[in-house]
Amino acid sequence: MADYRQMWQDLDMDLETHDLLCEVLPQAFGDVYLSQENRPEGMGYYNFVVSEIHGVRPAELIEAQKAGAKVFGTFCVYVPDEIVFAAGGIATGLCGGSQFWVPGGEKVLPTGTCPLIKASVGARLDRTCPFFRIADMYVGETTCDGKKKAWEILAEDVPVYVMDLPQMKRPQDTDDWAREIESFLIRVEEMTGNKVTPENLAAAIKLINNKRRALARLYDFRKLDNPPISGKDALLISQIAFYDDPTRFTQMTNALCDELDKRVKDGIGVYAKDARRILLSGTPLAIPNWKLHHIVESLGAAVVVEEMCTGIRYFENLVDESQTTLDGMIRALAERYMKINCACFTPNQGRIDDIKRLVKEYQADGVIDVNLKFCTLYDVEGFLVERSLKEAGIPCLGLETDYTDEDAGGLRTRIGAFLEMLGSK
Ligand code: BJ8
Repeated sequence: MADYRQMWQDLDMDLETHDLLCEVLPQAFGDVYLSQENRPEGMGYYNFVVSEIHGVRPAELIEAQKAGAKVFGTFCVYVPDEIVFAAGGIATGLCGGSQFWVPGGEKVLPTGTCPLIKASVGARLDRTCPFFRIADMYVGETTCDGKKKAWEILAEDVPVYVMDLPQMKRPQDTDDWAREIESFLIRVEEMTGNKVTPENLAAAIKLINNKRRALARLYDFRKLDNPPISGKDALLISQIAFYDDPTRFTQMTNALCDELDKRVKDGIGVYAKDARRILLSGTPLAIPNWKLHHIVESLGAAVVVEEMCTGIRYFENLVDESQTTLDGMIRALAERYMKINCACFTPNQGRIDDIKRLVKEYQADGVIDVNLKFCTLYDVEGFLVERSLKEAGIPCLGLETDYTDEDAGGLRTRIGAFLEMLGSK
């Protein structure tokens, strides 16, 4: 990585502790990613993004701030980035995916809080992530109890705006969400000093839809008999989608897909012909959480799709682009976002239906339903997911994990046994 010490210092980061993180990440990335054989050349871009993860993009955000733009940090795929970009702001995902930040979170949160929340709070309070320093405002939401309370703690250190997400999917809930998006729009206008107009919102809807289209195109390759890209690489791209510049990300992902088209024509795949195909469902895998993909794929199986927010929940369903009025666009946004199936909704049959549909679309041989430790929502829903899959004759393994490597051996044994149970093709 180039030298960004001055920038980090200006962001009032804890340089000494941050140095420790900079030391471990390249090693982990090398072990998990660069050790793969037969990767598409287009992965070079995403390798570069990771190698400069705390440098290039933060420097761009700071430049944009100098030019008057505001940066909004988000933690959930329900927050409509379109509103932020329409007002000339920049939205960037902030979810923490590393154990490195967890002890910092545990200084103020109960140990029995999910690692995603602990890592996110720790990254801010310990001053060890530039993205958490740069964001002018955090945008929280009322999804789970842990997050709701964490916003109150974070709000003592940084401006936090909380969107009130409905927890049911009745018609009035979509109305409520449309109103909530409207309130968010007003706050974003105040913050940026810019008006959201039908013109700039239409452009922002296209911008984010195009990112969704590129990701959908990428995931389509994973439906093929022998995918030309690994699950690990697809996960990395999904994770980077949350904070890269959307225009550049879309261009680079489409360029990669052009290369994948050629690979398919040339009959190049990345897995052994008899590799078992796995669908991962459950809680999100924020960067740099690559543990499960690495275990599954190093056991010779293929992760072919993630029914996760770092996966299909992020990009499935486009916002209707035919609306011409602000009200119509806000309604279209509300309708699209309410199609996401998070376990914070009750009932949430749509998620179970999605998993079954995806099993077919991606020709999965089995499902691994993953829960981040202390996430009650997905843990409890796991019972219904697993029972329903069982009834449909779809093999399913439920797992709970966190950000440490302590359980890697145990996970490897259980996943290995599950793959064995799936048998050979
Ligand atoms: S739409 S999954 S991004 S809330 S933080 S719920 S793991 S205890 S992240 Fe999420 Fe939005 Fe839903 Fe997706 Fe559980 Fe942890 Fe809460 Fe979490």
